[in-house]
Amino acid sequence: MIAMLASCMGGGEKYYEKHAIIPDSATAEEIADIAARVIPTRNQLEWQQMELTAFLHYGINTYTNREWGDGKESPELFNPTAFDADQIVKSIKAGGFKLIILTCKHHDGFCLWPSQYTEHSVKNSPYKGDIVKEISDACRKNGIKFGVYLSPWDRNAPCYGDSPKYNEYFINQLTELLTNYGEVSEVWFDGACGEGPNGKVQEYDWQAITETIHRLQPEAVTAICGDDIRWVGNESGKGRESEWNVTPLAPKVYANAMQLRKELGIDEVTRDLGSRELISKAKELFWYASETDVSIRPGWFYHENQNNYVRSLKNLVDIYFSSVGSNSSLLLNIPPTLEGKVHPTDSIRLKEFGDYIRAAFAEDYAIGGDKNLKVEQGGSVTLDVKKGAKVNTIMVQEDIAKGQRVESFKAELLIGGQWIEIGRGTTIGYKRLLRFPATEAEKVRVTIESTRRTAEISRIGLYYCLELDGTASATKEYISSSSWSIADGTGKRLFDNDIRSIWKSADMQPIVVNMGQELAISGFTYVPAETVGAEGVVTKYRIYVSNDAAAWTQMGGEREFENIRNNPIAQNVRFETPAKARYIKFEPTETTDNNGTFTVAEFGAIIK
Ligand code: FUL
Repeated sequence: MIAMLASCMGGGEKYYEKHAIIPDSATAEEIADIAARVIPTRNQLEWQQMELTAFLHYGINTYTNREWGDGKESPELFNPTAFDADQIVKSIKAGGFKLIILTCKHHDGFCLWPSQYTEHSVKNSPYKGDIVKEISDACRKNGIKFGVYLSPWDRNAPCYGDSPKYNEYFINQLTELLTNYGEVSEVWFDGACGEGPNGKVQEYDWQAITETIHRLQPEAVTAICGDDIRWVGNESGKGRESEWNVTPLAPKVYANAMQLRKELGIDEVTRDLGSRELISKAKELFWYASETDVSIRPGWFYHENQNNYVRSLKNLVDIYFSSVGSNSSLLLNIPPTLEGKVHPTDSIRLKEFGDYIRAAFAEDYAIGGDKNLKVEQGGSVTLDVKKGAKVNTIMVQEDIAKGQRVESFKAELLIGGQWIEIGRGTTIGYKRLLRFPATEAEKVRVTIESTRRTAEISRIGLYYCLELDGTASATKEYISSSSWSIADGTGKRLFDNDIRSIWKSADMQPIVVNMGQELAISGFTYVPAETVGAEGVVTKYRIYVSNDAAAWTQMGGEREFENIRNNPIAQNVRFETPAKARYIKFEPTETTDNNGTFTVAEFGAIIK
């Protein structure tokens, strides 16, 4: 499926398209040199040049107010009252996005197209239409590319877990999507999975799945479980300081992947996926660039109670800098409402974002920085700056068609005859943006301090990006107090209003929170450690309330914090009916690592 393709380009240089196998005898220096000559396929390159792509999380969860459905929902619940594909696509286009990926099927198995292989689809909903068709048509009409999210994990399909049967089912659905809706530019296979009704873990036939995509949509890139694009490792919009497109992280569809990953102790969330030290131990290298997927709201699906939590413009711009500006691409999710439209708040924010980015990069104040330049290690490029221009952002790009090479660089400005350092970085890759306090300058100088081979710099630009006020609009939905306690008195960290201080239990015994007085509460909040992969994050639990810590009322049955593993944000859970209580008992029944303990960053009560 992935072949090592060595090709020759100008100057007789040897390049490795997408994949390189390291000879056993290679020294660390030789490995670094090979890494510098691994290049993207044409599809991968064009994908990275798009920079901005969008996600549409829409489906049965929109109507059940959930993040993960269990597949038992009635299709009749899917009932958009004013579905408007054109409004959705136009709102997203105004944000500058070049491609839209629709969740054609999420983990609940509900299909947004009338698939002939299941009854769990739009065809059995009051909305008889075909959402996939409407969105893909609107994309084409508005000059935007179209992509599909097809969840491998399916909580509805009875054959899930019966591996050969489900593989056939999955490929049939994939075939419908890749044949009936025109050009598909990205196929997104999410990594979440579970057991099927037979108690077995599904084993996917990635070989056959990938072959189907290559046959039906040869221009499409495949993401996450696919082998063209990798997950950045969090769902909060944070790229890495050092982001390498060339990495020993083997894509999961690759036969030997798990073994290769284990040998190096790496996965998608590992901080270092490409340093010289890491690759010196590698047996194989891949062009596997990262994609930063994040939602404009706390959840991936639309929830009415998140209307006040749409990210601020400043927050979105910061995310742009830490994704696109850090050699990643941005995949921003905009979840359509119950009506079937982009909510006005999100739509205004998208327009503001698009306008901001367009204005910020409309004028380049560096003179002559758009020529391809070869720079040796230690060498630098000096350019004049337009007179009287105020600048606060520098852009540096490598010509990644020739690989990613730079390991560290610094940027300086000549101000009043003196060179002042305004920033330094490690990787550059497709695009690196650095911000600094606004100033005028005579010249700009970029020095390549360390590179794996002659650096191929394709652009150095200087810009002025309007400074923005404000924070991420997410504010706290819950209350807590430092006077609250838990029985053994160790609970300070649960209520200290500091999400960085993590409380860890000794075992899996429930915690009993004493709020000191009776409160009318409509729910509770569990805030996990905010890092993906942190220990003891609670995934399932039971919750009870009481006035005397003796007689308890259970609020619902065993419940799940859906998608907390990848998106560890505050979990605000509302009870079906509010309660008066002085005590809350929180009883975790499952954690991410099931290590016999659990962790809590903050715990609170919702009183609104
Ligand atoms: C995750 C899924 O579990 C979420 O629900 C969401 O679709 C996100 C983009 O990927 O892994």
